[in-house]
Amino acid sequence: MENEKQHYDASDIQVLEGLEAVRKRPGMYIGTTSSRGLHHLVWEIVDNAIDEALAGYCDDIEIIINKDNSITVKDDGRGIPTGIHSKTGISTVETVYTVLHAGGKFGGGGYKVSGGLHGVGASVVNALSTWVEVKVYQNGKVHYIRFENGGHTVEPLKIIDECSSDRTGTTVTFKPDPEIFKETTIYEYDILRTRVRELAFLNKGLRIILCDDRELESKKEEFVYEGGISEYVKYLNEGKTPIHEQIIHLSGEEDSISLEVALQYNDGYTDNIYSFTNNINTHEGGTHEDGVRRALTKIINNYARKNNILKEKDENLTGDDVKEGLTMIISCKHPDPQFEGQTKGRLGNAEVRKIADNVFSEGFERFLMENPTDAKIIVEKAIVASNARRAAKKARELTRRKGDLEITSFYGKLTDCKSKDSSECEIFLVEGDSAGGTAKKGRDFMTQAILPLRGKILNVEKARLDRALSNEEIRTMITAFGTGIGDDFDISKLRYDKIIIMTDADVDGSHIRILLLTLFYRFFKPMVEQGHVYAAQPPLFKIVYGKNIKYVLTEDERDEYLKELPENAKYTITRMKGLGEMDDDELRDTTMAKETRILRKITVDDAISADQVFKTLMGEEVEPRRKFIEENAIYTSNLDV
Ligand code: 1YM
Repeated sequence: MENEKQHYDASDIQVLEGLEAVRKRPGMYIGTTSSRGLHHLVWEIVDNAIDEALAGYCDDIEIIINKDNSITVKDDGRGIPTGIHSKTGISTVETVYTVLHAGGKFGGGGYKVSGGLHGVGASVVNALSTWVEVKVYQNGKVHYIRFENGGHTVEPLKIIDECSSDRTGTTVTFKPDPEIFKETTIYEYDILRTRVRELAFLNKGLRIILCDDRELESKKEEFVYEGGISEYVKYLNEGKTPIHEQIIHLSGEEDSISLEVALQYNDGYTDNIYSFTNNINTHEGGTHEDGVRRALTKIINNYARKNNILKEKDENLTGDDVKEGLTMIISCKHPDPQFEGQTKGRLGNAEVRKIADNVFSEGFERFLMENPTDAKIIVEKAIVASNARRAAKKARELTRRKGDLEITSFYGKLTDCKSKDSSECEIFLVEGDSAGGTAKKGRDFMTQAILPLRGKILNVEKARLDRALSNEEIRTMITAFGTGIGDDFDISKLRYDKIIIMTDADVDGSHIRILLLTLFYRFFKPMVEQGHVYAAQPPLFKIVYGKNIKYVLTEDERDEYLKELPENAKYTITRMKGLGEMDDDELRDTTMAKETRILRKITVDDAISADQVFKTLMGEEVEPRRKFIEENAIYTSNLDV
């Protein structure tokens, strides 16, 4: 509180001290200055527009990636207030963009339910930009202000034009500062698109347009979903086979906390349950998710008992049984959410558990009563899952015993490292025996283990745990990792700090990588969540210029490098074919050695888009899969799921 007081009588100098703090420690405000942080800036501005939509004043939002990789966000809301702010003595627009923690404090009334930094975002974006321009359309006038160099006001808010008197709204353009975003200042359309689509699903009826003006022919897509999260469930179940037609939609509100749930079962074995609070993906779950899961299990058991589908002697169905094949979106809106957990991805408010349970129980029970045919299908699916779970348990016990016997054949495949200190150990999962051989020679034998994988591993999207365990390649990996699987999974037993997938930069390579990621994502999720899984990045081109040898990962990088060479330079370019064709020195230097390689950490931060990738690749339909692989064979970055 005291800090805020300081800002209120702030002179310009104090104001800039605030923004200077953001520039000194950007990580504290936006998490990271990597590509993720760069994209985060967009959401900080968009959040303000979405707040305006949630307040009922805005229907359209437009996001444009401009030619110079600056971003423009437009909305048709009331426009940020343009008058002089009583506490700061400068216009409210300028206050919002220059005073840290100014957001939401001004204009009064109502609470903000959007995510992000609760309106603090605008000043953070300003602090981290080379320049920012804000235009406010209000009362037939266009107000304008520009900031430069991390938030220095060029001149106060002024009127630059007239507009039609019914036009209102805010337009913001910002250019991220390359001094801050040292890794990259290039926006990726697909990253923006995934989140824009999500926001459109989560905010029923809101229209969001996304444009990319960087190419000669600009790209433009519009996202608007009148069905909200029900359409989201439909979208997630595309390519899957639902076992009941209707998407179940429930909602309710208690004590200003609202909950909305949409769900539908498909005939698969995995679940896709995503929860949100104030539009933020709570990928670590939390009290809203707990309440809904508890209610789901309870209501299905009650129904099954009442209708004698589950007999007296039968065990109760578990939470795992009732989520098999379930696609569900949970969206909570809370005036004062508490985010907890390692990545602040867990909703902590205790009061939400009961509310979520109540809202879900009531609505879901009614649905089952009114739709007995669907109810029967859902309950029977859970009973089949319950039986399979018991069978899988038996199979797992069997593998554990067999595992001991097979230990010799297992160690035949794994070339382990010498160190037993898991924090420095790495395991390379290498495509094919021949590349495996080269990798063995190129490795650091103290800390790097090599496990060659033969051919294609099983596609686990279509298999339950018991079948996955019958696959030899998968069993070998489980043994190597040391963690166990399923109910036995224990991350503390992981024998390697890094699990590095090393595949070719071609179609087969990306297919194998995706298969492995599917496996990890489904059965070893904490391993991915805690950042243990990586993709190696073998180079695509080798450029020899005199005595210089340069390896590059993409065609763009190649072109960049060639531009740097003297006009008449004589050089040779080789397109690297496969891991197997590099010799061990080359493989070590380009792909394996800790000092020179480039690794890509695999995250599940965007689990939903990951699942989309898996679905496209793993689903029954061949055409989208082929197309995806072709489009992504080279650019491994697109597989950063
Ligand atoms: C493209 C970005 O920032 N839109 C926007 C922001 C605000 C308002 C309307 C607004 C809010 C309120 C009253 C209120 C903001 N206002 C403030 C503050 N789009 C974008 N549209 N009138 C207008 O919250 O009561 C912060 S954001 F603090 F000045 F009110």
